[in-house]
Amino acid sequence: MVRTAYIGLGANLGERGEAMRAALRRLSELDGIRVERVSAFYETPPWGKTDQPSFLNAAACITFDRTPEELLAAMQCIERELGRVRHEHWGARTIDLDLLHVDGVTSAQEQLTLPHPYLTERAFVLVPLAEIAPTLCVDGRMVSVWREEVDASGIVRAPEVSAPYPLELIAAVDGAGGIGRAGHLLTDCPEDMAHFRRTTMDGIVVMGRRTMESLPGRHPLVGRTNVVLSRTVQALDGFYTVPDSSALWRLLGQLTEEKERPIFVIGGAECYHLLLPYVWRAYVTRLSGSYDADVFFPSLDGFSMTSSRAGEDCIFEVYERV
Ligand code: A4P
Ligand code: MG
Repeated sequence: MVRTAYIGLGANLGERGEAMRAALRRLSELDGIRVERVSAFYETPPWGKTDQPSFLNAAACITFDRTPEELLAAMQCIERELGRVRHEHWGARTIDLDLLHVDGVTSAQEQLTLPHPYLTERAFVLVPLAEIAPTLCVDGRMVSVWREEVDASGIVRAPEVSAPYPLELIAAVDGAGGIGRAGHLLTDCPEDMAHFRRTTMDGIVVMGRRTMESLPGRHPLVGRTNVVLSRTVQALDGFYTVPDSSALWRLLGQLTEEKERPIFVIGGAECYHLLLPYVWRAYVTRLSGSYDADVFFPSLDGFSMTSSRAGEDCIFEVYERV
């Protein structure tokens, strides 16, 4: 039987956003569990024990075909895998997953109380939950009504991406799996250039230093927001630059806060390798022939092809995470 559940996520130690996205990725990788929706991440003042760092909190809606007890056990297993450190009740932690509500299930067991005992009292739970499930009924009232009753002062949306797989990827690969040689694309295939332009237009493109340097005149791609991920590149006209992935997530959160936009990883090999774990869809152009490449495309384990279209000189494939 497939049921719908709501999960609360919280973290206040270490790379909080990374831990929360990692927990969501692990949940979605489990058999019989699907992550359907995730709220924004919220910065929340500590509740209960107030002398600790502020939290990042979120809520997710999932569907699952296990028992609620098995779901909770899976969540606790993820907490342990992510190295949850918990020193004291209501104290600081790297990741906390609470089962807030399971449709059609109530339970008063100590091991599993449903709905979650403090759900209706905690603003850090209700604010994200009201974003994704305002009409959900808990203890006879809608979540949006409970949310109006709590003191949500100090809770603000964190400028950080909350999707577990926020990225798309686009690459042109030759018959040998190669993507480049001597810092350049393997070939200028006009048909593929047009496909690249059409697909990425109006989106955000994320690239490594060498890919940026290979752009004609080192100009940013027009009609797109250009981001360079590099430890060495400093400020650069027309580009946002970030030194590491946590800075990348914060920037992408800011860039998509007003309006959702697709975010494409456009190369090179190192960037593909580093960011593939965060990709949900990949556009792969298969070039005919081989070009003696010196950098290669990583394997798309865990993806399956959802479409394939033959062009004149190449094949355009789309893959999505299973
Ligand atoms: N348990 C029973 N019902 C549930 C349920 N619905 N979901 C049992 C999850 N667990 C449930 O859980 C302890 C026991 O509760 C488990 O054995 C499980 O079988 P735990 O998460 O290990 O610890 P705890 O007693 O819940 O204490 P914890 O986690 O320290 O407290 P809370 O209630 O999770 O609150 N302030 C802000 N702003 N944001 C926060 O996220 N979190 C807390 C911790 C305090 N202040 C906070 C936040
Ligand atoms: Mg807890």
